[in-house]
Parts: sequence; C-alpha cells; structure tokens
Amino acid sequence: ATTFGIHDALKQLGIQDINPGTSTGSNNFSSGDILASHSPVDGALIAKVKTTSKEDYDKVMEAATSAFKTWKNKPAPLRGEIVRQFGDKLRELKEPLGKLVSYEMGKSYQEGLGEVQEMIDICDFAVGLSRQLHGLTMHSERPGHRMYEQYHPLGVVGIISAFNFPVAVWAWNTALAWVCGDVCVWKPSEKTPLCGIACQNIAAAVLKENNLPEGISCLINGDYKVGEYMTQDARIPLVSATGSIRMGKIVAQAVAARLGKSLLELGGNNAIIVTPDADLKMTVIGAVFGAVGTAGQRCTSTRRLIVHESMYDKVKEAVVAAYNQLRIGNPLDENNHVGPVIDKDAVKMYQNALKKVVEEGGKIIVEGGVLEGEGYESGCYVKPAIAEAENSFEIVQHETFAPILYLLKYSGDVENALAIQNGVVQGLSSAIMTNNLREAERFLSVNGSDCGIANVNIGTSGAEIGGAFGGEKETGGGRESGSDAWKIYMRRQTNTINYTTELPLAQGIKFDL
Ligand code: UN1
Repeated sequence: ATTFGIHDALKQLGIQDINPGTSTGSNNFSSGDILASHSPVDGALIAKVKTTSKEDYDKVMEAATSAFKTWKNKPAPLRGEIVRQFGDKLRELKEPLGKLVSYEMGKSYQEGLGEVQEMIDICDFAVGLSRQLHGLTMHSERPGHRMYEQYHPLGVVGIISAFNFPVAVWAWNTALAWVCGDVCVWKPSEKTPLCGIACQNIAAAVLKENNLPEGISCLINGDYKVGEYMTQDARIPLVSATGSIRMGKIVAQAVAARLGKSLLELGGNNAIIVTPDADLKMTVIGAVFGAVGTAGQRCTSTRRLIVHESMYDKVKEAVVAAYNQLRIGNPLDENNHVGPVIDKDAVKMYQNALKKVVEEGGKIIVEGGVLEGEGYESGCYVKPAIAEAENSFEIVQHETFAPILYLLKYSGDVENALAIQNGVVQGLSSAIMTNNLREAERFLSVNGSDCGIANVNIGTSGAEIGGAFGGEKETGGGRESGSDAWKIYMRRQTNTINYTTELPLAQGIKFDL
C-alpha cells in the first residue's frame, strides 16, 4: 500500500497497515473474528480489523450509557464547542482522510476530499445549532398558565452506515446527535472498516483532550449480525440506518417491534427529466457526473434520464460523446474520472443488470464491461454503460449500485415525464433540466416530483448539508443532515405550568370536590 502516499495517510490517521487485529479507536473492546480490508483500487490488503462480539458489544453499551450521563448534562453550546474542535481536526486531516476514503472505498480523491468537506460542513452547522435547539412557547387556554416545549437529549443513538459514503454519513448523524446531547454507537460498513477506525481515532483524540469519556463516540465492527445487536437493543432509542431497501426493511421491523425510532435513508432510483427547454451543456454535465461519479454508487446517483422526444437524439449523442471521454482507473490519480466499484460482488451485480436489460428488450448504446490488464488487477473496474430502456423493465425499477444509466423517452407534456419519474418504488432524488418556468414549477408542485429532493437545473447527486437529506416511499422517509433534521435526535417534552392557586381543567371540564 505505498501508492499515492497511502502509507503516510494511514499513519497520520493512527492506523497501522498490514497488521492483524489493528482495530482501535480507543474505546475498542473488539475481540471477535478478523475482518480484512482490501482496496478495490489495487486489490491490496490494507489492514485487518477485529470485529465486535456480543460480549464486546455489551461493554461498548456500558461505556456509552455511562458516558451519556456525563454528556447530557453538559450545556448544549459546550457540546457544540467539542464538535467545533472535531471539525478543526477534520480540517487538519482532510487530505489523509480523503485519501483513505478514496483508497478503501474507490471513489476519486476529489470526491474523497469532498466527503471530508461534508463532515466539516456538518460540524459547522451543528456548532451553530448547539445554540438553537429551540422549542416553541404556546398560549395556554387556562388563565395563569404557561405552556412551552423543550427538547432533551434522547440517549444512545445507533448508526449503521454504508460503504459508499464511509465517513460523511456517520458525521451527519453524529455531529447533530452530539450537540443534541446523545452519545453514538457506530457500525460502519464491513467493506470500509478502516474509515470507521480513522474517524473513531479522531473523535477519541478530541474527547481525550477535553477530559470527556470516550463512550460519547463508540465504534463496533462487523457485518449485519453486529448491526442486529443494536436494532434489538431497547437501550438504543434511535437507530439511524443508511443502505439498501432490503436492509432497511429488516432494520425498521426489528426496531419497530420494540417501538424504537428508526431514521432510514435507503435506496434511490433517481431521474433527470430533460425537457424541450433544457440547456444541453448543463444537462450533459449533470447527467454524466450523476451517473458515473462515485462509479454510480451514490444513493443519489442518476439512474434514469427521461428525455423529451424532441431532444432525444441530441441528448443521446452528447451523452455518448461525453462517455467516450471518460478515463477509468486509479481514483487517486486525478486524471481519472471513474474509479472501481467496491468489490467483485458489485461487479457481478453490474454484469447481471446489463444482461437483464438486454433480455427485457433494452438496447445498449454505450457498451459496458470489466476492465483487465495493467492498473485493473483488482478486477473491480467497470465501464460506465448506457442502455435505452423502458421504465416498466424490472431492472429499471431496481437500484443497481453501479455506473449504468437508462435512457427513457417521453412525449407530450412534462406530466408524462413525471409519471415515469414517479413510477418507481424509490423516492430519493430527482431533477428537471428546463428554462421553462411553468415546467419547473409543475415539477416542484404537489403534482410534481414525489421525491425528498427535487432540483431544477442541477443533477440528482451532490446535495449540500444545509438541507434535510432523505426521501419518500421505499427510500424510508428519514431526514438527516440540515434543516430541522436534528429534532429526531431529541425527545420533545410539552410543559404546562400553573402559577395560580386554582386548578382549572382544560376543555372547561368541571370537577368540583
Ligand atoms: C449517499 O449516497 O448515501 O447528495 C449520500 C449526495 C451526497 C450524499 C450522498 N451529498 O450525493
């Protein structure tokens, strides 16, 4: 692991490479099986990590519940100060952490840096928020009474995150949860355990410098079984899970069975509608970055391009021409646009999807395929592909986490495009390319996009942290990150205070003794 300064980056992040059982994060009790992390970039073993056994998990929960008692009693702005320091550490370590994200996950170095920037941004947001955890005051219907609401810390928040954003999604949750007075237990994806350890090391250092218990930030490692410890644990009032719809359904049912709360951010099947009034150049940039960025492994990746028939040939030609310019290769080399997918299973899913779309009657217009030869030894590099398809195809209805773009045609009104766009089970991100005000407003109206994110003249991916992030339908309904997403991390209490010597009842009820 000597390429592109990876070794130095790991060192700066406190990770020893090629060292069995290196899993740390100071509050590490891991004694379970060994998990090896291989880079999809060159196939090399980066390091080995110990997973969390049930006994380890119970120790982690003890540390977390005990830390909660301290943390919840710190004033919120003081908690914000800790998050500020955490954000500052991330600024210092942006390059090595971005590099590790790129090397362990496979996204481009630029996108790795962008992901760390999202962490920094959410820290800044959370610091401000720490003085704005506002509740409302209400006018009581009774004389001499006062009513208000306040938000209290919730407890231990369980975070299950996916490989594709191995650090940012944790930070969205954790930065908010921390200022809200919660402590966090995080299970990163078993495909990117070192990103988890790096973040844990950074958090642990900040906590230590401030003489705070490390249980405020806890890391557990392993596969779905480790996640199940949390979903079934009544000591965890909120489980925030990012991943596939399949996983989300399992998590939601387990958490609901004990009447816990879950925050779900699941799959997308995101489309860009290209109307007759679209700017062609913007459309191409938005669509191509959306479809091939992160090798099509964002939950916001553009999967479907719904193009008006009058624009269809032009758009098709321009997008195909852009695909021909794409350079695929080592994502740490900034000359490349597209890196590898996460592993060989992902390659198989990609191949199956391409096979399936042809079987269902689709036509491939940009050939896919797995790259071989020098630089592609990991076997995880695939060619971004485009297929002309129909929305009703089973494979088009399904989210394939790979760089495959489906080209769909519509005719007539924007309503017809909307019917196609909304005609899937997922509801995460959506976009329209148009300079026509009426079309844009129809897209955003009650009869428009049914997604949690609806953009005009922007692609489907690359949301800013200031807005609430998440989607409807089988995307799970959760909202993370900005706006008032913080509220789910707190418990709301309504308080009514009587400062008279009478006890009048609400609703005018008479009860004389
Ligand atoms: C994800 O893919 O899980 O909007 C998150 C985006 C990024 C976050 C994606 N800011 O593409």
